[in-house]
Amino acid sequence: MSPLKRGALIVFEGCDRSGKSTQSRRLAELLKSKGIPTESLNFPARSTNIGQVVNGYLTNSKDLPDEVIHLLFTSNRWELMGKLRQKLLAGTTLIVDRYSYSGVAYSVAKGMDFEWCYAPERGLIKPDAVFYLRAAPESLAKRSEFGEERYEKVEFQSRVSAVFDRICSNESTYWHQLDASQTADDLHSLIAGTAEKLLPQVATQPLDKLS
Ligand code: DGP
Repeated sequence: MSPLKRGALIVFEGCDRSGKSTQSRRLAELLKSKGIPTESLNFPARSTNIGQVVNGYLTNSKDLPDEVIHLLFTSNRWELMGKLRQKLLAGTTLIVDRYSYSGVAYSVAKGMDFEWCYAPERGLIKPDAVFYLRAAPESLAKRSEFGEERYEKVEFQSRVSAVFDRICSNESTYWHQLDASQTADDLHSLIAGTAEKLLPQVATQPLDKLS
């Protein structure tokens, strides 16, 4: 009997409004249409108890010290790790909108220490691929459509972008940087091509951990 093939952990990262939600939805739809068991989720997962506190913080109804909110975002990922592992090992591919890298990028953009921010993420399941939708800081500066949530400010997003760039060069073996100013169709084709090659490659590999 051939061993059960695991699913892939595919993550989308980037600044607010970089197109992650559209691209993660389109990739999930494509994989499902090919009969590949696929589920989508996003972090923060606002439905858990911890997620509700995070939501209160993001919608500005609650203030918390930077260290506390950082660890709550991380805890929100840790609390779902068992479920994610089970699904991956059962053969389901997971498409995740934001992960540990957003945790690091948004906190470091506030002036916090990079290593301090990364430390509690270590041990979480390592993604097989990260699609980084990079919006140039100059184009972010032109965006006026940011909403009301705490981080949706151009200057802050430019700092977030700089941290994503740093992580992207550190983690270049599994990060795929994509120019977010391309059309949604072009982006989707690039992402689909990479993902379709990746799935059979990782299916027999053990899950790895962020280190
Ligand atoms: P989203 O639901 O993807 O729009 O994310 C909501 C906001 O939360 C967005 O501004 C990015 C931010 N965010 C997501 N994950 C984290 C995290 O782990 N830490 C921090 N500080 N911010 C995060």
